[in-house]
Amino acid sequence: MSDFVSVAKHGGVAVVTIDNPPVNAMSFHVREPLHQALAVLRDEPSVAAIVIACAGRTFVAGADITEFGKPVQQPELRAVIALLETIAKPTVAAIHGTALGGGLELALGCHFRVAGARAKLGLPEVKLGLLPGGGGTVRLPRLIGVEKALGMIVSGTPIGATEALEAGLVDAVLDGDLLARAVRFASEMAARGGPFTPVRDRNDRLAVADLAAFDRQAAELAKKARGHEAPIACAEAVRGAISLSFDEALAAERELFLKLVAGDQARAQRHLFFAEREAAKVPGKDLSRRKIARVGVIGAGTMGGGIAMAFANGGFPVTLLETSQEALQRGLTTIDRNYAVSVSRGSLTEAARQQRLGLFKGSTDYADLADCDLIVEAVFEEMAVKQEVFGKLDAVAKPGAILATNTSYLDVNAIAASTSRPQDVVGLHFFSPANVMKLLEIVRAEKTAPDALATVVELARRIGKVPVVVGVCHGFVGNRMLAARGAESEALLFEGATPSQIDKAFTEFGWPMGPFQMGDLAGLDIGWRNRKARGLTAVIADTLCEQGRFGQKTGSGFYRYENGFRTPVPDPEVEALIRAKAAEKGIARRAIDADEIIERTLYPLVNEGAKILEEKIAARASDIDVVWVNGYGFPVGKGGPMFWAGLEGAGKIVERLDHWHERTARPIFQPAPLLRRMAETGTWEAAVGG
Ligand code: T1G
Repeated sequence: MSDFVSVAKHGGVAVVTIDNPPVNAMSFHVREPLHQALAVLRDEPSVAAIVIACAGRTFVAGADITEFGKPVQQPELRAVIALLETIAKPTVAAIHGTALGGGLELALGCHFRVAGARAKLGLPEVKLGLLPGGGGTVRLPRLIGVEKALGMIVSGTPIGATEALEAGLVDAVLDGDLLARAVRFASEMAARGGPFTPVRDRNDRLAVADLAAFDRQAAELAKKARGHEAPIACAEAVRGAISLSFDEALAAERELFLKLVAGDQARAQRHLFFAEREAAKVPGKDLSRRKIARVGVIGAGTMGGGIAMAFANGGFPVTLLETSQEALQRGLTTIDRNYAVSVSRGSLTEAARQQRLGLFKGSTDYADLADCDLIVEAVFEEMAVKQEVFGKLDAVAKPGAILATNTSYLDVNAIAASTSRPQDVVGLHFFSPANVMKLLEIVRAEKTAPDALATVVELARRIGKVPVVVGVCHGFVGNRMLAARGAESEALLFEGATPSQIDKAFTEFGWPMGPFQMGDLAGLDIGWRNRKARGLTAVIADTLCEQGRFGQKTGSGFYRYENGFRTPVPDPEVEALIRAKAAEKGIARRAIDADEIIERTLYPLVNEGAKILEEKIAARASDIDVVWVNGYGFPVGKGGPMFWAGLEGAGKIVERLDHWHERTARPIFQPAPLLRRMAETGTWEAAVGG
């Protein structure tokens, strides 16, 4: 046998065990011995049944993503599954951990699937810009019906064992010793006798498929694709399961897969898959981590409440501190209401809601933070206020407690200096709503201790966040680049573009919404307050705020919102205001196309990213991509601003920035030296290393 696949006999049942740490990916060095073993066991008279299981923490978590983009080595996964289906004796997949992608497809090649109670099963290929390429789009509908199969494949979201049992995806959920129970299950199947129908030959669920209903469901899903090809291809492949023979549908799936896997979007999403994991690796892998048993959160407002929920959702007891009982009660009521909404939506059970609420302890006394191992402040965004809070924390927090600020912009070094323990101070910049948004910018201050940093990076992943370590500068990585992206917005309005034209250019690029819609959603008054605090102005936005037009919450901002609807309606009054202000400035208006809008917003975005890299505020270009995809909705199919710069062509970006710099003399267009080097070298790594 091989180091990666072994066979053991349990009476008449042969158990094939895959052992390919860390996630039993279906690499070539697994596929080859697995194929050989199954062929032998198929023809071995003493073997009455076969169980496929995995060692380690999970069943097969998919094809080996590192093999994509390289020559395929036979046998492919599809060949292993096809061989499986030639086996007449009962075959059983014993699933623990996560059976994902090619792993679930391997299990679909078996007659039966049994799962541990905590197992999850899914086809997440769409998140890699792909579709299930091992027959998943053709076999899954045969087991659970086209509607549920389409939902699973287009969302890429795994389901739990119980749901899988109800859907017909697994045949039994077994507690206790999964392998022993799986062997017994296989033995019972063998004793019961065949014939055993492979999934490919089960057509009863397809026979009742309603093609018209399917097409309506697929059309709805396509609307949300926002230029991403994979969801559309997934639906097309599943439709083939209904309208084509098994083999024709398999061939159609293969053709769609090969087209996607060679495309930029799949390359971009694979880049992000590995980039997120790279970002979460802190130097000093074997550093000890500080024990975090209880978390303190100061401030029960929107951010503080969301942060407290994020930790409670991760199972941490939380002490929530406010300045008064009224403020504290308001915060706890909001948290309870948020959980109640999740229960009403079915995304949280009532039991889980009660369990999480039980994790909260409220207080108005700093002394109650003395038993916390991590304390996060989410108080007013003003340096003096933050420094006062940290001064108090310095007095009450236990030795070794990590003291974190949730500041979006402020100098974490200055905050750390207000304590006697700067080595314990770090920034944890959550994005609102903090219990929902994935991105967590972890701000490494000059004196932050390496073990404190390593502790919070690991903690971030435990609460389901995507951590990126950033350095100290105004706005860190995300918000600093956001300012660069928005610097030309007002000039574009004065020169002739309307808010809806600019927003349309963004949504056609793949953003969920444009900057003006986003401003109306978040509330224009937030930016207005920040600008006033810094003595800055934005003529149009300030004027709108002075008129009380804060956006959706006041029924109007850059757009009008009628009858409480959230649909933005272009407002002639706003366009008249823009024209009037442009006239005051003597700016002649002209037609502005989408290309110019992208050049004057997204090229400065990339340029600022290059400056951030030069200043080592971000460790690598891919970290910046992780920030922008997980914190600001940059389209995953374009891989993030720095990956997209490679697709767009850094040379073209430099040339157009030079053009706008000559035309406007505005520094925002001055190409960063690193960007010019990237245009010569072709990659950020080479440009940085050069
Ligand atoms: N291939 C190669 N490496 C993988 C991998 C994979 N499928 N999955 C994880 N890794 C590496 C990962 O890079 C990291 O490496 C380590 O394993 C631990 O991962 C034909 C075409 C299983 C839920 O999309 O969702 O099958 O950084 O940090 O948080 O139709 O990994 O340590 O060097 O994420 O415990 C479909 C992807 C593939 C699942 C575990 N499958 N993986 O999460 O660990 S395409 C997926 C995950 C496919 C077929 C198609 C998660 C996990 P390193 P980790 P984790």
